[in-house]
Amino acid sequence: MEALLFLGFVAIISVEAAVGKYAGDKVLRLRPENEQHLQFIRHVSHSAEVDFWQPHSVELVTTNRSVDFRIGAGWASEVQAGLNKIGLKYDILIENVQNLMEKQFDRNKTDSTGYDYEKYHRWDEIESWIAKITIENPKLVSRFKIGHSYERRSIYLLRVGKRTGFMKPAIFLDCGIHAREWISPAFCQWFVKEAVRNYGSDPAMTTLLNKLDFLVVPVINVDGYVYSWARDRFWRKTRSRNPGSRCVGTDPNRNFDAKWCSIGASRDPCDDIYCGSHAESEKEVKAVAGFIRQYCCIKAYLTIHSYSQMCLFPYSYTYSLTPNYKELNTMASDAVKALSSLHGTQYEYGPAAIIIYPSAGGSDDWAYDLGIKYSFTFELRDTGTYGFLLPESQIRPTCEETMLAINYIATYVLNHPY
Ligand code: 0X9
Ligand code: ZN
Ligand code: ZN
Repeated sequence: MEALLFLGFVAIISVEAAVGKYAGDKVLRLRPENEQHLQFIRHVSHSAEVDFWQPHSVELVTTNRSVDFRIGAGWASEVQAGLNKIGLKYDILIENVQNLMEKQFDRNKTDSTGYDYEKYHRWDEIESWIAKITIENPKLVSRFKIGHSYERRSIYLLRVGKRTGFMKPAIFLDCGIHAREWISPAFCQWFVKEAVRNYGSDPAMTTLLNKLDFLVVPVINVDGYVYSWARDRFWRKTRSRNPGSRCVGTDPNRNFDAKWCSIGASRDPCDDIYCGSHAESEKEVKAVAGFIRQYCCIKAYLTIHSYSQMCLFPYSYTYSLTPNYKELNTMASDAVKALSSLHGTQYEYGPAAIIIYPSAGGSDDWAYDLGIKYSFTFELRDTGTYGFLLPESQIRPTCEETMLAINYIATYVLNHPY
């Protein structure tokens, strides 16, 4: 009898899950042109159920730049009517977020012989993968625990490169700073897989791994990533508690010690771009920054985000250009050229403050100011058709094309020692 009751309970839960938290939610894109438009967006952001996707906060919304946001099912028609009334045109990027969420897992093929790199994986699967790929490739991969998350999960770093008796110049590559950007951890795993697969057969990859080490953090914001699977698919921040507030989490990419919280960040813990109580308040940020600070010879810093198809470089905290602007711009231009050669995917590139928005406390600016002069943020696919819900069928083409850009930069770094 008890067992029966229990089964009934499970059935009710799964019916609820099928209806879904995001049923009827829409994602709209609009391009405000005047103060009235901006005011309307601000108003909507206070009163309605709005989740900014691109940019990530109402504070970053300006005229002549498009805005993507998710709007709760119960508010959509009212907001659409309001937009029509003030003559602000919009596109519906996603009609029904819930439907798309289910389509995200659109790849049915499974490779029974091993890890399926063309699927999104839960953290426990990624953690086992980290252990397995290390054990299977002792000459190329070593695993380090560089710290713990707020909820005490391990933060791992894989050093990928031929083992030598001395320290080699290194390229730092991290993924999963933002929880909902699932294509990012998928890319870091893809990168490690390709490195071990091609070593010894592909001359370019073999040279890179003989002469360089890649320091890969597959998921920085582990707690956020877990939460984006378990509770809220669109969670962005860490999961640390904020004393005095009911809102949880800090934006790790506003928490680095680079002109911290001076621009394009929020002091409000309820905001998606909350900068935290002080620089490096987040254990995840402290772990990564601490590792980079003490490591001998990091020559490039690469960080993977999504979405919007961009290759960005410093500065974000100011409109000023870096001393090596010309070199960074040429590198970015050549990297995106290599990327687009495979499937024609078009990327924008340039200093982030100019190309997207000014914002302080980002990992790329921090690494640059530490002396790592080749510092890039990649925003992978797409440009808004699926946004964070990029289907699994796009993992392969996205990762393959991104490999070309990363390998281009790595080769450049190898040939330009400093
Ligand atoms: O705003 C961000 O943190 C990044 N975009 S995202 O959509 N993935 O959130 C861009 C980071 C660019 N660099 C800095 N802002 N420092
Ligand atoms: Zn991001
Ligand atoms: Zn984003």
